[in-house]
Amino acid sequence: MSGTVHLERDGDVAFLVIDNPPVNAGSRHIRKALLEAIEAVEADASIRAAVLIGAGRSFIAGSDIKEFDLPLDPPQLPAVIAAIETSAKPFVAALHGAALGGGYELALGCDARIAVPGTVVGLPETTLGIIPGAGGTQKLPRLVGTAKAIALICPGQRVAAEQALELGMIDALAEGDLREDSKALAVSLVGGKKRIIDLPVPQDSQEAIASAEKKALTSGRNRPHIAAAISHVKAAGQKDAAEGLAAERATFEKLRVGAEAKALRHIFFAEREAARGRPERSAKPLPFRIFGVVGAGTMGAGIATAVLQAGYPTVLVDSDEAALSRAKGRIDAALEKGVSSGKLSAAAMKAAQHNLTLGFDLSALADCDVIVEAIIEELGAKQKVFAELDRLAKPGAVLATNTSYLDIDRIAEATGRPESVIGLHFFSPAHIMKLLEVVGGRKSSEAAMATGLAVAKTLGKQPVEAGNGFGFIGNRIYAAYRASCEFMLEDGALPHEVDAALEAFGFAMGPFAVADMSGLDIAWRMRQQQAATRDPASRYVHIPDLLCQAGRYGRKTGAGYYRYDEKGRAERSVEVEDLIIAESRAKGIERKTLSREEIQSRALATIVNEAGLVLEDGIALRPGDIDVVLVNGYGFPRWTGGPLHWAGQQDPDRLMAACAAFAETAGLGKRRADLRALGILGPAGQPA
Ligand code: 3H9
Repeated sequence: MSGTVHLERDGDVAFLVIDNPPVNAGSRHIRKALLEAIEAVEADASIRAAVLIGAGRSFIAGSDIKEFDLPLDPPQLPAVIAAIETSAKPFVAALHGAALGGGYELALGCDARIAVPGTVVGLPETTLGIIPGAGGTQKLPRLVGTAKAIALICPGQRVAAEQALELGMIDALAEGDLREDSKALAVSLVGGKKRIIDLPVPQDSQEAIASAEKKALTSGRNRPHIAAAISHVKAAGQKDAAEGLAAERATFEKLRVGAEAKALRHIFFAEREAARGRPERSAKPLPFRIFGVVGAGTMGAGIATAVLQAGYPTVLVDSDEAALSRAKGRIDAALEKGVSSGKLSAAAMKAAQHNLTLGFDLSALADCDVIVEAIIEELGAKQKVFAELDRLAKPGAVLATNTSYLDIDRIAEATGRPESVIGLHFFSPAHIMKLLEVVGGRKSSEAAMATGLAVAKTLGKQPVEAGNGFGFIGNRIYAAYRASCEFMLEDGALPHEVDAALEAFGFAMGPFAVADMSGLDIAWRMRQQQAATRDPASRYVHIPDLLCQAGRYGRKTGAGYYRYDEKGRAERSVEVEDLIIAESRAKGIERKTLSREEIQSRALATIVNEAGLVLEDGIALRPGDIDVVLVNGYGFPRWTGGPLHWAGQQDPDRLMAACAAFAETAGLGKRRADLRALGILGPAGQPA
């Protein structure tokens, strides 16, 4: 990315057109060209006002994150903004597409902001482990107040122009042509300046600020950059403006080169790379307009909701009338929630409801371009559905299964068109969870896979391409992790100790709290199906089976690894702890206390090892894809960059030793990944 700024004239108004495809990121070339253009405006007496506007699809999506690993070349963005603020001429920011981060800060340096409806504005820097570095924390509070600025900046909220106008983040919506409207606004300002930095910060009550602060810290998982953002926002207006700006910049610079910011940049680019799938694929996605979903259970209803929210006609089929009517209720409730939370307009909800067709028979899917099967996890049942779909679906339709661990090839075999069969593995709740594994079978065509990736993007999901192996990427690694945590129960830890250690590492929830939430019976059924083919040399922990036999299926039965009170709060269970200790004794294992560090080390070594095996087996295309899966679908802390980025930052010898120790505890028959050959670890003595 390099970029330039074109200086165009329309009468006595200058247009500074920022041109740096694809998203006009604020690279050093852009900063330099902008500063030169601002100086040219200042020097030309025939120009009375100026408009900053973006070429292509966006204003400015933010500073160029690719430059953030190195010292930033001058001129810096604050210098560009200072040139606008010290100019005697008014500048208008004309926004479309995205005006984010440094892009929105540039707009905050102008004398007015006008946006095309649908533009997104905001300061998403915290999602990259930093704080705004060009005045965002000092100027936004002057427009919206301290409490609201905390609520916007800390989660990195992106705000649609219509709402931004209500909040005062922009001054006007463009009703007609953006150029015409911004020119009129610029002309109306001639002779005056309206600098935000000169405004006072509106007074908020201490309670409102404290409540915004508490909320931001909790949802920001108490990360240091969230605390820093709060402190700079609260300092706005308290002291000299220049001092506030300089302090903000210093914190931005410090955080920018820190480990968490680096890890978050890694995930940012890994997500985009994952969405492209196999790099050598040239096949284009097939056109899709109408979707079909088979199975009106929780997953089917969630998938239908996701598709309807994206604006597509959807046919939901199930032979069970009661299931269909329950699904309709769930879909309506999810859409209504979308409206009440401001994610969906009332008109979009009406359109979505209108777009839903319910059917009892698979023949209702004859016109669908993409059909997603979401029935029970049973190969025979799925094969039956696919044989029917083969007969009924139109030629070229993509036939997808939502299976989470069955063999896609066996499912495809049931059809005469295995090239059209792929896996679309949604995560529950399907209309909320971002991750979507797009799974290729042996015969899946490149066009079908490209369609799967395109469908995911259209639904606002994060696609990751996966190969056809048991559990694909995520469930395979998670199963190994969970097994490793079960070994720890036999070896001496208790469920709450394992959960606490892994939550302290940053997991959203510990493995046993997760197991209780998702239901122990599902994994139990899977283990029963696998019993005949299980490697007898592998270490098998009976504890979860014993819990299921005792009717402890997790939260839904009020008991699992923990007991749940009437308010749903988890408590330790003496019965379970006795059962665990008895199991250790029965196996002749001498229980030892496992420290927090030991628990973390064993769990992470397992994840990294299994991730390495997933790469060796060709199930994932690249290490970054695994990071994207674990972060987006399994609660792995995003600020570590995912397990393999994390592994690359560790002392390789220590990590290898942890992997060796893990292999011991995992019992015979456990494969070790060659992490060095995979490039996950660097040479001894230094991280990769
Ligand atoms: C900041 O501004 C700090 C300031 O406070 C500091 C002031 C001193 N840089 O997402 P897409 C690339 S921090 C570099 O697929 P979409 C992206 O990698 C920044 N590259 O498109 C991709 O490249 P490729 C705050 C960037 O339509 C291509 O553009 N800003 C940047 O789905 C298309 O991206 C943000 O955090 C960037 N800033 O979504 C906003 N942005 O084709 C980050 C994008 O090679 N950006 N690229 O894979 C976004 O949220 C989305 O890209 C956007 C478009 C919504 C704009």
